[in-house]
Amino acid sequence: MITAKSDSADTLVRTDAQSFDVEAIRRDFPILQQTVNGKPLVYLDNAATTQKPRAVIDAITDHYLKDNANIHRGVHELSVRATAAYEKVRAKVRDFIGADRVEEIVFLRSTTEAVNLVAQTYGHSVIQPGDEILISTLEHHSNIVPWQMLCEQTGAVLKVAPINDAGEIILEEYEKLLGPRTMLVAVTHVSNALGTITPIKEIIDIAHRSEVRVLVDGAQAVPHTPVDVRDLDCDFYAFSSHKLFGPTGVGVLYGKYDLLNGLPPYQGGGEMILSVSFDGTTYNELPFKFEAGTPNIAGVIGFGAAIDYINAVGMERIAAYERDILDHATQTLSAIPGVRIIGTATEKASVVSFVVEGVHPHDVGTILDQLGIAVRTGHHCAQPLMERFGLTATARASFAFYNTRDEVDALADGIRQVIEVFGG
Ligand code: C6P
Repeated sequence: MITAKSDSADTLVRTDAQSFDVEAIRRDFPILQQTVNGKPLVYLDNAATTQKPRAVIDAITDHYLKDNANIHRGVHELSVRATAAYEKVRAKVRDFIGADRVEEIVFLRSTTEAVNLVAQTYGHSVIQPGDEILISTLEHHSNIVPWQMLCEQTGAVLKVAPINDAGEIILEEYEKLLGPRTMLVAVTHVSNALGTITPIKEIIDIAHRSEVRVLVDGAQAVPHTPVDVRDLDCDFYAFSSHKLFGPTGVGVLYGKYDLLNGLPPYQGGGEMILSVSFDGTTYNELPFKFEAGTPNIAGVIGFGAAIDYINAVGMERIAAYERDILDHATQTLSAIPGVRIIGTATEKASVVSFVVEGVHPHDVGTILDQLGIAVRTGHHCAQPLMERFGLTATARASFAFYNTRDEVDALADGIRQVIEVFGG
């Protein structure tokens, strides 16, 4: 029996050492205990955002009930308490991703903001006209558009490493694209649209051999697999709390200390300064230099409770459980005539993108919703990737550790009903 007590709430997470007690876990997620369209909710849109355990909801409520105040500013008791709770989460995040120092953890709004921060600070510090930024076909728009904007602003050139038909980055092609003008590689750890887990350590090693810095978009990796930024040796790593069972509106940028320290500030305002006069401003130290204005204090505190919760369940056990769910989903869905899975990489996280012959993905999603099953349909903010497969959209089921084999079976039954409705 693993028992862990969140320090921000009373919730106990109990899991059996032999088996993964998914029913006990599901009881910790109040939102899952409902019916939608008269059917038990089957929530399979976890890549878009995850549901929150009661410990997270309680931590946010407790903060507003007892400790709410602005941070880093007041000498009064509530401000001291709120500041301590907020900074404690920074240390939790450092430990969660294996960073060296709390100064390397910057709290932002989202993964999107983290990528934009690097584009606008690191990008503008080093990029000259004709320099190159290398991304991959797998990227989410958040890891494409900020680089396109930087290219427009600086005259740099965006290069794209191709993928094979399984949805895997072709490493030899990637390596060939690294040239003397490459200033940064920005690449995803896990594809949101296909579930591909990229060989991120190898990608980083290859870039570093050419002395090129690497930003990793970890938005879809942190919920499914242990991440150790020191072991990866990445230069930047970005992710969002809301995909990790924490609140929306909180993102993290990890950056190596010396690298972050050498960057200019991103936004100006309160908190990011040491002193201001009309003649000039002295900027604050890391990480506050990048945290202008009042942050999402309650959100960060809720995020801390989410990390406690995940640690109590155990990331290795989560990964093993989800592997079984993914295998079951892959086998079950691919056995349905007319269903084609898009993204068949050898290494995958728990995402299954699929198309149903002769049925638009939006119709698939709408009929599944009538059955209480939530999937995402569309281009998943990865339009160039869809184009690579000659598609405009897929339906996507994305699993978390509270999903069950029975829910996978309900999805498969739902898809069979879709096919019946459309006369398959
Ligand atoms: N993907 C999905 O349904 P934000 O919105 O900033 O928290 O995360 C952006 C983002 C960046 N990278 C990857 C790989 C992502 O998957 C996402 C968000 C969601 O797939 C919403 S589009």
